[in-house]
Amino acid sequence: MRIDVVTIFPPLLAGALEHSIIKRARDQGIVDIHLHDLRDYTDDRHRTVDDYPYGGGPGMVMKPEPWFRAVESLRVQGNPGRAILLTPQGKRMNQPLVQRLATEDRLIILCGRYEGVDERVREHLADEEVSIGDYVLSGGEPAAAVLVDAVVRLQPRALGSSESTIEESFSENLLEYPQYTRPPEFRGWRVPDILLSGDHGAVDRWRRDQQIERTRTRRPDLLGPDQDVSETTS
Ligand code: 6GU
Repeated sequence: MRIDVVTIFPPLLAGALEHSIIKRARDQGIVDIHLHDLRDYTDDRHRTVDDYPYGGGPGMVMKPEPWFRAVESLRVQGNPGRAILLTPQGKRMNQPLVQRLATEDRLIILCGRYEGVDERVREHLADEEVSIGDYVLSGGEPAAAVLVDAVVRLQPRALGSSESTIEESFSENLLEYPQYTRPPEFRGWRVPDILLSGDHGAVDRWRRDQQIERTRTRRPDLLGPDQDVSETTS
């Protein structure tokens, strides 16, 4: 899979993509990731990427031309891919959305800044607009790091065998069970006896019960609308 990221702050993302699983996947040729500076696609001396909003108001708006020039020139070579605009107005990212994007041959990720992006980028350039959650970031760059990580770890052979099992839980809509390692007692806090019992069947049942109970108390929304009373009024 190829991933292009267009941003006004390439160095902000570079470090996030040079470690751990993403680094290994890049080194193995599983993903081909390229960062692009939006300012390289401006045509004025000052490399201007934003301008005042029509109609007035606070803040600046990102101009459309650099975005179109960037995406169109990236698309001259190879697959057009899917252009994903990252802003707080997008569809909220979840594991099914990540799974769908992970099957694309190419993603072109556009990092908007918080104040705004000219609407024509959203309507006529981006194929899709995505948010990573209901809070405000100053720019899409941290969201791009999140999206790239989530997509890369789903590429075939990106995870080693010891890393792959953890993927299952969110895909089956349950939170993970509690995990422990040595020592068996730390500052008086003991590891649950059942985990030390050697009874694998009992351990499996305990973990499943913990997953269900943990999901019920922390994320009832994952169990379906019948279980979720958190948004009930009255
Ligand atoms: Cl994708 N961008 C910004 N600026 N803020 C966000 C976001 C994206 N997702 C959640 N908050």
